Amino acid sequence: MKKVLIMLLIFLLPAVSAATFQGGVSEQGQGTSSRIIDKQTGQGIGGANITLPKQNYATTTDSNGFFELDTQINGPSIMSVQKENYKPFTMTVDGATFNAPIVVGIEKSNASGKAIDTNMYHLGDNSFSDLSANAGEFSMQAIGPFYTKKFTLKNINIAKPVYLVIGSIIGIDTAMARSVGQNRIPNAVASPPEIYFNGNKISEIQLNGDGQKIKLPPSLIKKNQVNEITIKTGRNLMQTAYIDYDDIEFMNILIEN
Ligand SMILES: [Ca+2]
Repeated sequence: MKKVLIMLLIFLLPAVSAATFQGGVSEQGQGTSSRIIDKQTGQGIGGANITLPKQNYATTTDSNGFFELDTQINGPSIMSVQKENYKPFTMTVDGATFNAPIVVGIEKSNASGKAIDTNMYHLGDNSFSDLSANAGEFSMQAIGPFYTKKFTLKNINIAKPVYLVIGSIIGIDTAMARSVGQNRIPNAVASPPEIYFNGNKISEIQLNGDGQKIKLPPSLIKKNQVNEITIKTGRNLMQTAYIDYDDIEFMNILIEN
């Protein structure tokens, strides 16, 4: 009986102290290994691919979903979790994230969610301060000041809200990002990245973070036709002698309906 109680406690305790990430869960794990689980069933997911593109690092979970990261993380980085039949998942991690093991829940993919692009991109001009929200080594070259992607929206229900979701975005140096402590640059403030949908500006992104949702205006959605999204990075507002684009990185573009 006592044994049953202890096992029950072990099972229940982590849920009490769980901190929730957007689209996933984090809690104190056991031992030294972190774990990827199915968000619905709580079962460990074996063979999930975990990558840190900035560190050029990749590993895979064992058959019970456990993994260990054998890499140094300096400053914010995007960690990606991918597994067949699951929604691609990203979260922002830093040197402190894995001080204690974490548990991350990922969700089965379904008809209401569609991944448009699961790659990681760096926008800007490769010129940035060590104190920026993107401090840390860059292994990835900037593709320029903007990113654009065409995609077809099939089986979309315009009667329901349609969201563009950016899995993770780091490096934004706006005044708001600075005011909440996301960077420490004393004299550089950038304008926010802008989101365009089918040629219309629909949003600005002021803060770094995971799972940022932007509602697509129904009147702009072209059902069963090609649609286009553009992400334009901001520019350093303190630099007038030349254009200094804000260097940002993002990963995972999804549509939710
Ligand atoms: Ca720059």
